[in-house]
Order: sequence, then structure tokens, then C-alpha cells
Amino acid sequence: MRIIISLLALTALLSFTATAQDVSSYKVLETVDHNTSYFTQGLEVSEGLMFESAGQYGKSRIRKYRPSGDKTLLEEPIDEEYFAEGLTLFGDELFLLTWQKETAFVFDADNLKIKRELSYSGEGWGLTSSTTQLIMSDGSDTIYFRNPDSFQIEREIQVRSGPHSVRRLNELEFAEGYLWANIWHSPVIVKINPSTGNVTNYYDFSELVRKHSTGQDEKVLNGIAYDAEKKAYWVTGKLWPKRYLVEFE
Ligand SMILES: [Ca+2]
Repeated sequence: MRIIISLLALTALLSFTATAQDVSSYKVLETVDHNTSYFTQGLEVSEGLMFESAGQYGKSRIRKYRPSGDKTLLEEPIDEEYFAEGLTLFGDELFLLTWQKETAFVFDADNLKIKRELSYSGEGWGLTSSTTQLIMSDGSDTIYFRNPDSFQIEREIQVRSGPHSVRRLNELEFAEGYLWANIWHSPVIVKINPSTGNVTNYYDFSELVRKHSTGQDEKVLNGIAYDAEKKAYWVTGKLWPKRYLVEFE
């Protein structure tokens, strides 16, 4: 039954012919509370601090807290004309995308105050970073690698599963040499080779999605953050009451 559900989820959402062996397994190691008013867009952990952005007009904000719980240490609202999207830490600065205003904000990660603004073309969805670049999605199958100083695009990849495009790429995480991505309105997390754009693994979170998304279409799985201390990944969803520490196979 579980395999049937997984196959349905994958074929329906990724529009390709999946086989049972395409679905990799994972293990939930820890469960902690998550603020149910947070329409989670970006999620990241660094040196014992978790950073999160929440979307929606008039409710967009960023905060930081400890990964072990949900007590907010510091929070900063975003101007109500912006719908906050992906968030990532680069050096001692946080970069935040906005959905349709072609504006990114750069914050001091210590006090969460805006230092400067950047502009780009098109929509902003997910954002993560390597040691040298910012890595961005825009809801299509394209991933953009940007220079953190100029914000200019240095490289692009198209994400593919075999011959098929994988679209609606949303929240991102670059960790352990791979790019991990939520797919908007999908219970699936994909693991992507950042050089080729090829999807190497799929992880089906239908079980958690069924538990948390009932009755509200936008309460989707979103948010991936690699916790280097625990060598595992935190995952959650928009307005979800829980955040999960997961070990991917
Ligand atoms: Ca992330």
C-alpha cells in the first residue's frame, strides 16, 4: 500500500514513470514544535541557530531560534508590500528573496536589521548557498547560481528526472555536495546533482503531509535545513505544528 501511494504521489506530481526503487527511504530522528503562524519559506541552520522566513502579504517576517525548540530569540517583520520567500545565510549576512517584487533584502544575521537591497528579474522562490555562491529557484525547473556580491547569475542548471523536467522547485538546501529541494504542492523532496541537474533520489513525505495538510491547501511540505552538528536535515511545512529531524538514506 505504501509503495502504491508513493508511486501515485510521484507520478502525479513529477509527471514521469516512477518505479518502486526510485523512492528512497528516510528515518525521523526527532520531532519538535513549530510555530503554526509561520508560512515557512526559507529554513536554515548554522552553528546552533535556526533561521526561518515566513511568507504572505502583511505576515512576512524572519526570525532566529535554537534548533532544539521553537522559542523565537529575535524576529523582524518585512514591509507589508513584500511577500517573503527563500532565506539563506552567507557569511554573517542573511539574504531574503521576495516573490514578485524582484527585490532581495540583505540582513545583518546578528540583529536582523536590513543592510541593503538587491534587484533581480522574475520571481523569487527558494534560496540556499554554497561556500561561494547563492543558489536560487523561481518556480520553474531552472536553478540559478548567483554571485553573492553582485547577485549576477554565474551558472544555471535545468533539473531533470531522466528526460522529464522537474518544475515548481521551491525551498532549497545545499548540503553534503547535493542540492535538496521541495517541490511546491508536492509531498516529495528531491536530491539533485548540482553539476548536472539530474535528480538522484526521491523521498516521499506523504505520511507527514496527510497529518498536517488536511483542510488547507497551502499547508504544504516546505523547509529543508541541514544541521551539521546532527548530520541530519530538519524538514517542516507551511503553518505546520511540528518540525522533524530526518536522516536520508
Ligand atoms: Ca533551506
